[in-house]
Formats: sequence, structure tokens, C-alpha cells
Amino acid sequence: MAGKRGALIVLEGVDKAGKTTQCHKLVQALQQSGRPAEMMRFPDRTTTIGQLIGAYLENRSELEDHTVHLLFSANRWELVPLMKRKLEQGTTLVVDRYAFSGVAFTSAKPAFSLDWCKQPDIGLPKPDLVMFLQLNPYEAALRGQFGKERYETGVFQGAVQEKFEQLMTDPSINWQVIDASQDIEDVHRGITEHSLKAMNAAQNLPLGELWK
Ligand code: Z5A
Ligand code: MG
Repeated sequence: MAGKRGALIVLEGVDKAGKTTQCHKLVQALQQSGRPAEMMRFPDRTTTIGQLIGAYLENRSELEDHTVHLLFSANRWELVPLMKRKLEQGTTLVVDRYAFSGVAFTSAKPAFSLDWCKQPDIGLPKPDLVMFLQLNPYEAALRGQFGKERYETGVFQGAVQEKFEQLMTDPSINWQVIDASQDIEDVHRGITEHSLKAMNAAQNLPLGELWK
């Protein structure tokens, strides 16, 4: 690797925690301070696979549960060459949801084990930092009604939260829990601090492989 690599930074959290808002703000702040940074989001609904996922989430199609899990994973794998290229060029990637959402959402369905759900994502680029935006259901409700997409119900989101909590016990991942009930600027300050630390540490380390 010629220069210093960028960091892979992931934002996770339940519905309406502010992930998308904070990803945009972080990328903007990094760029303004002269650090190359770009945002990505999963699912990426622009690809052929992403369009199948989009139709499923919007209830325009039905897909068998294992099948859609594998499609979400395939949607990450198809973007791995691009992600690696950007990181090697020194661009930090700020990613809105990743494999942790994949595992938490499918394993919240009946009859899916956490372990089975992790398998297809093993070996993806390993994030240097995963920030979990923590928000309780009462605070989330104050940010508006659930939308019309699949999974947007209180009961299911509660089950997803429990699965995220199990994933966060994994010491091989650099998890940071962020109190997402603070105002947008305070959340942003905390996220920026953790990100700068992770970017500093990552630049001299090889990119890892997730769950390996
Ligand atoms: N999914 C899956 O099953 N498997 C997978 O592998 C992956 C995903 C990757 C994709 O949803 C769905 O796919 C998701 C998981 C599943 N299903 N669900 N639920 P998405 O990521 O496209 O969802 P979204 O529409 O972007 O919603 P979101 O991510 O839940 O919201 P958010 O990004 O966390 O929040 P936000 O859009 O930034 O903010 C929400 C509102 O709150 C907005 O009006 C903001 O202005 C406001 N806000 C934000 N921060 C604050 C603070 N601090 N105070 C007050 N108000 C705030
Ligand atoms: Mg979002």
C-alpha cells in the first residue's frame, strides 16, 4: 500500500436514530477539514440487486426470508471492490448500515440463528469503528410515525434492538454506543471525536476481515 489508507466507519442503530443525518454531517465535516471522505449506504438500492431489495422493503414484492438475507449480503459484496479501492486511495468511507443490520434484522425473524445470519458476511471489509446510535422507542416515536416499509413496526424494532445488543458483546469489533437522544449537533460532536481517533489508528493498519 503506497499511502495511508482511509478508515471504514459504520453507523448502525434502530429506526429513526439519526444514522443518515449523522452520516451526511460527518462526511461534510471531514471534507471541510481537508480529509477525503465519502458516504455509502446499505442497502444500496441503485444496483440490480438493490432494486430487488427496494421492491421487497416497499412491499411491492415478496421474497423468501433466506433469499432476501442473501440478497442484502450480496449487495454488500458487489460493492467490496469499490470500497477497497477507495480505502486504499486514502478515502474514509462513512457507511449508513452494514452487515450488523443484516444480521440483526434477519435474526429477529422466527427460526433464524445469529450464527447462520453472520455466515454470508464473513470476510467483508472489517469496519475500524462501528457507532451504534442508541434511542429508546419513546424518543423514536417523537420523531414521527413509522413509515410504510416492511419492518417498520414497534414490536419488530424491539426484537432487532435485542439482536444488536447481542452483536455488541463481540469484543473483536470496535463498538461505540452513542446517545442519539441528544440534539443533532451534540451527537455530531461525539461521532466526529470517535471517527478522528479511529481514522488515526487505521491509517497504519491493514484493513481487517469481518468476523474472521
Ligand atoms: N436492512 C436489512 O434488513 N438487512 C440489511 O442487511 C440492511 C438493512 C443493510 C433499510 O432502511 C431497511 O433495511 C431497514 C433495515 C433493513 N429497515 N428498517 N427499519 P433504511 O436504512 O433505508 O431506513 P431509513 O428510511 O433511512 O430510516 P432509518 O435509517 O431508520 O432512519 P435514520 O437514518 O436512523 O434517521 P434519520 O433519517 O437520520 O432521522 C430520522 C428523523 O429524525 C428525521 O426527521 C431527522 O431530522 C430526525 N432527527 C435525526 N436526529 C435527530 C436528533 N438528534 N434529534 C431530533 N431529531 C432528529
Ligand atoms: Mg436512514
